[in-house]
Amino acid sequence: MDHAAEAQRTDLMTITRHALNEQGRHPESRGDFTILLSHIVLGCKFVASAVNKAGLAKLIGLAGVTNVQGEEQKKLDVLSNEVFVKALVSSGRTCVLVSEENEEAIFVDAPLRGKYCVCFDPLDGSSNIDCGVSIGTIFGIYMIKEKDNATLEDVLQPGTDMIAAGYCMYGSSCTLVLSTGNGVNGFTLDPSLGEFILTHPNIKIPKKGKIYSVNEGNAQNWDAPTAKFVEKCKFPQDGTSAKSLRYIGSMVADVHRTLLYGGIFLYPADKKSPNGKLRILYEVFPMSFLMEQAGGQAFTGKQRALELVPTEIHQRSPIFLGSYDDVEEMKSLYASESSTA
Ligand code: FDP
Repeated sequence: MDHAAEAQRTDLMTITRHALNEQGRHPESRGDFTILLSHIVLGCKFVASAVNKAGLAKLIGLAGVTNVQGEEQKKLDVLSNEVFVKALVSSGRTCVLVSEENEEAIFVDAPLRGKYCVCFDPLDGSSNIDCGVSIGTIFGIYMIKEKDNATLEDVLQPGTDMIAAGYCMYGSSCTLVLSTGNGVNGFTLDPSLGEFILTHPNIKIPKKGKIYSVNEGNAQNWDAPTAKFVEKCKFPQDGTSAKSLRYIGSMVADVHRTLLYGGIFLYPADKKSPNGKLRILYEVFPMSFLMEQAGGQAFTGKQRALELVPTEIHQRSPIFLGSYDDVEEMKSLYASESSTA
């Protein structure tokens, strides 16, 4: 019997244990982040369970639009949002919340106020729910400046000010990927234990990838650097092999694959959407933070993505993120365009 392997298999690193270990690196910490994280994890477990039942709910839904209590069935994204907002507020550790589902930011009432601001998309990729494709929750966390005087400015900060970010992917398994600014770790939900267990320690994205990921249906509206980059992926002139195209159309799933296998994910600006599609606070920033922490890069076409300073909570930005060398190539195409302009 391999005792070392057996010891490792039975020594389960749960996400809470991991957060407590990280806490140990900050002697001044009083455990507030660990408490906040446990409420985010609760939200993710709820959504994981609801997503698993989504097909079944549809079956029940066929009998009518109301459930057994006579209530109307809530859409999964609306339900997920309610669960996350309630979990975050009741943690007593949050102050300002920005959700993709709420037009306005939520300012937590004084008695329940804590020092963190959370920007999140409770169910990203929701157009994929009905066909069972992987979807996810994305979150980015900031520290409040003055707890008694919270303003929108507390969430309109550059991504470099984020203290943690992550996503939970509801797919063939449920995986939560987290960075607290000290590398990236992935945890998989063990349904029999109801716990997220560390399965992907210290994730590093390959320096160069063999995959590009973009909605090519928008190609006629792309700018020249994006069009040139994709052309080079398909018809490389330097003797390398053509890259593979993989596009799920669900950001969490596309970014998760990019993080693990390498390559580049693009949601560029185009003539119809000059600011791209993806939202800065709860899509672009958290994913850019994770990419950089894993050794990759994130670029907007003009600058390092995390250095953007948003002026509106639902603002969008073009984004190119992934393997260091692939993003570097994209950056040089934009640089040579601006030098010839
Ligand atoms: P969805 O519209 O299904 O909610 O921003 C949301 C998002 O999905 C991302 O998850 C995904 O990467 C992107 O939009 C897909 O957009 P396209 O359909 O335009 O490719």
